[in-house]
Amino acid sequence: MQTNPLTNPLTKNIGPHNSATDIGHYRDNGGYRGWRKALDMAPKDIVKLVQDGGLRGRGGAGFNTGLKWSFVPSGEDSPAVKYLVCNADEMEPGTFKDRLLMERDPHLLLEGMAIAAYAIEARTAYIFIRGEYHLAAARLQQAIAEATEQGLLGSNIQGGDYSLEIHLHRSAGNYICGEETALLNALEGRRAVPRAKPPFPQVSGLWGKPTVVNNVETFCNIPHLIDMGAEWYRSLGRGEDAGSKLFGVSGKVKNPGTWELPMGTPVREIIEQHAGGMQDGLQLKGFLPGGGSTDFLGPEHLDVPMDYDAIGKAGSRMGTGTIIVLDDHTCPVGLVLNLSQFFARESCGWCTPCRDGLPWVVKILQRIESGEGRLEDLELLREQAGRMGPGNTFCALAPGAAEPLQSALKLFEQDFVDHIEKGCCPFA
Ligand code: L3W
Repeated sequence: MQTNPLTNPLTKNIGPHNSATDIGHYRDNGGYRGWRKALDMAPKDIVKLVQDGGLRGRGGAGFNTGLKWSFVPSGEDSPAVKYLVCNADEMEPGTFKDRLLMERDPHLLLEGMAIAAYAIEARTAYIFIRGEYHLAAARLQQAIAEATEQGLLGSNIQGGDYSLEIHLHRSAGNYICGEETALLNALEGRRAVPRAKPPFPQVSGLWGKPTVVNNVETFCNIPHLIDMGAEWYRSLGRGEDAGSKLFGVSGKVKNPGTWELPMGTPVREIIEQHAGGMQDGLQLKGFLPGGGSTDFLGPEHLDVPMDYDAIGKAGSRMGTGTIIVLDDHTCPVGLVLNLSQFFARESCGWCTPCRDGLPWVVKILQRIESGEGRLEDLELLREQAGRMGPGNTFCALAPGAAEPLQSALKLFEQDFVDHIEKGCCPFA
């Protein structure tokens, strides 16, 4: 990976010599400078700086990070115990960005978490990590030990009166644990079902205490934002949104992968330049801009910048920023069936539209894919996608699952009809 420290702060340490297993390398390259700077600041000034920087959450929803931190009660009357949680349960289909950061630069995450914990006055933090991420877990555990040994974590950090313990918690495994309140239930040892919001975790989270939950990549933005300032951070973006971002591409492109690029990089540039374009003989038919639970966009949207609002205006969501490309030789019904099977299996079973609706969607899609569908099935699928939409469920799982389904029915309707009329999958 070719990176420039000034434009690629998230990946500047990722190369042949990386800091994954060597805190010395991390510190020699400016590591923990942001943390030492933060310790000389008032917590509320850090919150303001992060808010001014315009950093938006990288887990999928794009909520303003500093604003989220500002909701945590502060001052003498606020609860004495507060928690910070890192959502490292990366399971969104097509998403493989947090893994890169944790495996290749674990200290960057720890530094970002330390600054965030200090800013919200938490003294205990948890990293809730996907169970299958063995290497990332091992490297984080080692990095926690190294940072503690060097007085950067643990008791009386750098000789001051602030102390912070960071614990690694490995998930028992389920996509729903990535939903922040289900994650908190899982951390408490309860069944991982989402909680009703409000109250939001910032007010009543882990064991009922004020808790901030942020994604891995979100935390990794914090050290250089503190070190270099809000104006510099904002200037990294090419469009409306601030900072840089890990974008990814999967599907039948020549060079699938993950790259750190300015926010606002057009989709076309990511797919054609960084992912090398489509494999020979294939045309791009559509793409999911930010993981499996976003709406398909078509080739006419290739010049849209990867900014939260721009992708929203185009009719989808930027989600995790990891693009799944659909080519003209791959069956869109099969792709949506595959995604729906995943979401059906990973549902916590709490709300009816998700528990009963998703297996029904799977059954209908299987019928269509195997050539036994009926034209009325398309209306049934549209109705069911509507029932799984926002406002009908506790969390975003079913509405997210409905997005690729309803947009595929719109953009690729003829492919669904062809399956039904020909009595087989035309792509088989
Ligand atoms: C205070 C308000 N806080 C929103 C906070 C909220 C949360 C964040 C986003 O996930 C996508 C979905 C999935 N007062 C607030 C407020 N917040 N309004 O802002 O909230 P929201 O409700 O917009 O989204 P969400 O349900 O948290 C939406 C994906 O994110 N997802 C995330 C998974 C992330 C991982 C990961 O990081 N490893 O797995 C979970 O469903 O795809 O599209 O913090 O508290 N008025």
